[in-house]
Amino acid sequence: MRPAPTILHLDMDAFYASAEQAAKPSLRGKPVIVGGIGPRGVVATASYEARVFGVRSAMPTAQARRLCPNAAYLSPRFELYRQVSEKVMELLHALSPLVEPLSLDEAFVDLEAGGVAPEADAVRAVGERLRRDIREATGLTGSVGLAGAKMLAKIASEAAKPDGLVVIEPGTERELLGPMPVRTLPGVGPATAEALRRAGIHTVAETAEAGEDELVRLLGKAHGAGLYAMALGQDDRPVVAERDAKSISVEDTFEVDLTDRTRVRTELMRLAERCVQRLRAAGRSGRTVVIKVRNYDFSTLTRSETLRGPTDDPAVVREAVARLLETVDTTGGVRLLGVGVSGLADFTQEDLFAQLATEQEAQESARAAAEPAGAEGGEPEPEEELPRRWSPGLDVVHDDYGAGWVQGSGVGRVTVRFEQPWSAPGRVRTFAVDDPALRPGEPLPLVGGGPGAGQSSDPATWPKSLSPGGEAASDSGEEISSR
Ligand code: TTP
Repeated sequence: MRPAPTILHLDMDAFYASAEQAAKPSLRGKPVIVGGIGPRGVVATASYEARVFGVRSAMPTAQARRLCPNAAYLSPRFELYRQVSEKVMELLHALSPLVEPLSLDEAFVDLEAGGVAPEADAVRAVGERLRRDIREATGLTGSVGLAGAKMLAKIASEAAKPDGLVVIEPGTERELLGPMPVRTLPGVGPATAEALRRAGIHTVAETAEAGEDELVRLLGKAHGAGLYAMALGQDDRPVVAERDAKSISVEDTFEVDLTDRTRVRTELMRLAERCVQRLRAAGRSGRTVVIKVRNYDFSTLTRSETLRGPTDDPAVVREAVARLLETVDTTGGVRLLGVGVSGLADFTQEDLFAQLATEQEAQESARAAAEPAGAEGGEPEPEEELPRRWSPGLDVVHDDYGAGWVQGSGVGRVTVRFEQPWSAPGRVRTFAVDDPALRPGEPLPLVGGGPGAGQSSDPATWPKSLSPGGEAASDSGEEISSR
């Protein structure tokens, strides 16, 4: 625990949904849900407007549709999120050499290592400037927490959400943490919270009062002792720059113990996907894949497999994870799963894996229709029988109307809204799915890509491909293309 709040935690607000709203002017201020859009899909995230209706990450999309039928339901566009993430990470690296990304939209930064004066006012000013810079560079908002320890910085950014900044001054943390539910502490999932609740422990203050011996008795040595330290606000974990990290891992604790083998596998595949996202965000690749399984009785085991060379390919990591799972008995119930990659290198032996990956991707697309779509892992299921390129939210380009996105599709038709991040809300048009003038497009830059970028600012002189809705920009009606 440092004497000054020089650890910064940044977490972008409703990341995927905000990126979609920045890209699609007609969705700003409206409920937007990103995730698997098919019947068995899962919500990756919901915009704050959709959260009002009770929609949450990891909820089945079918349930979200019942709660919020009028929201826009979009397939994720990971390429766009990666582009935004790169800009955000660049801004963080300008603050300090010690940046530890936790996912595409979340990172710790050690401001002391960046030479920022160890005073609350100085770090607050850096945090506020960072938030402004992020907004300018990406059009999105992020929340910032500042404290003397990682755990507290993360709690602070959560308290700052959305679009805020909170500083926890060292010395005030016990008072602040005391009344919070024990679930606030890192590593306390639903099962641990339940074990504590049965012992009459609900808040952080009660956890600290219980004492280390009691917590060890309830939860086992490592977990109990770790939790006691957290309850006191003691957390000396350093910010580790991903380039110095020896391994990268992600884990999840579950609401109820998982006994269904298919569910265990699906969760591990999602974790593998998240782990690879972090690996890629850090520009690294790894040679050893590890899975971690914590059983209902807190016994924990790890299994690892070392590949022929380092990889950052999600398909290769998923395959290794699936093989490792085969060696583990999960019948008693699983409360936590983790996936990690170690033996990190700065390069990838693409050639070794390219072919394997291609084969696996082919097999996966064949399997896709038969498996539940994960929120992060795998592709969401296409709506009805149409191919993914017409999934809602994805980019398209029309020869005459320019860039737009798929608003919906079905019965051989696809409805496209023609608008760009920098345009006014655009109009929709409907085409036959095999219209030769319509093809998949690329995500457009959210900021700085408009007609001002090297072109006239007068919309009348824009090329058709940039003008909102082609020639009839003022008409928001729908039309069936004659093609
Ligand atoms: P989070 O930072 O957990 O959440 P968020 O950014 O959507 O919203 P908040 O403002 O509450 O922080 O997750 C970051 C992104 O990761 C999120 O936008 C989508 C993705 N994600 C999933 O795909 N599945 C999940 O279960 C969660 C929690 C997130």
